[in-house]
Amino acid sequence: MTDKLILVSHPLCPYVQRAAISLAEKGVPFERVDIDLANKPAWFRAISPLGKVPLLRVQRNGEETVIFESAVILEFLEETQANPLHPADPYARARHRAWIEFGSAVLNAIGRFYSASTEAGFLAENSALSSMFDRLEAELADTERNGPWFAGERFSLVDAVHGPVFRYLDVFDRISDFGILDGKPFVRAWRQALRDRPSIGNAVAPDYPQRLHAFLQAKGSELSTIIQRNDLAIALP
Ligand SMILES: N[C@@H](CCC(=O)N[C@@H](CS)C(=O)NCC(=O)O)C(=O)O
Repeated sequence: MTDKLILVSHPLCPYVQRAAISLAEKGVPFERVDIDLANKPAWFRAISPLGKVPLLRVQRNGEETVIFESAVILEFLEETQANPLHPADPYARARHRAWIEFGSAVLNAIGRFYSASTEAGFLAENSALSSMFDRLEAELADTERNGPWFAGERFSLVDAVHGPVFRYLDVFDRISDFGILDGKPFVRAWRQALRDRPSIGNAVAPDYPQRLHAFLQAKGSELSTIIQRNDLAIALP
């Protein structure tokens, strides 16, 4: 009997998206259940030790295992499902795991960027974020890759993790040019390849950009002020 997989999700969560992308790449059917993180249901609180999505509920022979933490979910899927997204070589796999961790650090930097409450703080976070992409640029440029993905020809979990990262930049670009990827041709080409990958496009609903924009607008941060200023400029005759 095959396992039934339920991905407990939120429409904007980038950590959920990486699990959805892995499942899609592996061709594994799953059910997605979105919850309201501002009003977490009691059943969710009961089974989520950290109160965070994603959770993967794995149902087999009437028993349920709940897996939390996206990186652990990714590893579990590697161990239990076909179509590996990790390289077979342990040295390469270690490098991939490290760059997955880096992807999580970029997500934290993105969170600081859109949450900064002062102009000075915002500029500092803008520059810090840009520096993180400098690191990625150097890594992509250094590797003798032959193909569009992080590891060249084969799509990997590092790609799955960075697809949702670039999705934020798509929404930031609609607000203003923050220069985050200036002078980074390798990262830009990678971003484009990830944008065109169906598993990445399908990891969110079509209204994702509007939802994220509304979230950023309501944040009360420096970025919210920039959005408001833009809207006022557009509204002026
Ligand atoms: N380290 C976690 C991070 C997951 C995470 O931060 N999830 C956010 C949404 S994107 C969440 O559930 N936040 C709810 C909360 O902190 O109350 C993972 O990789 O799964």
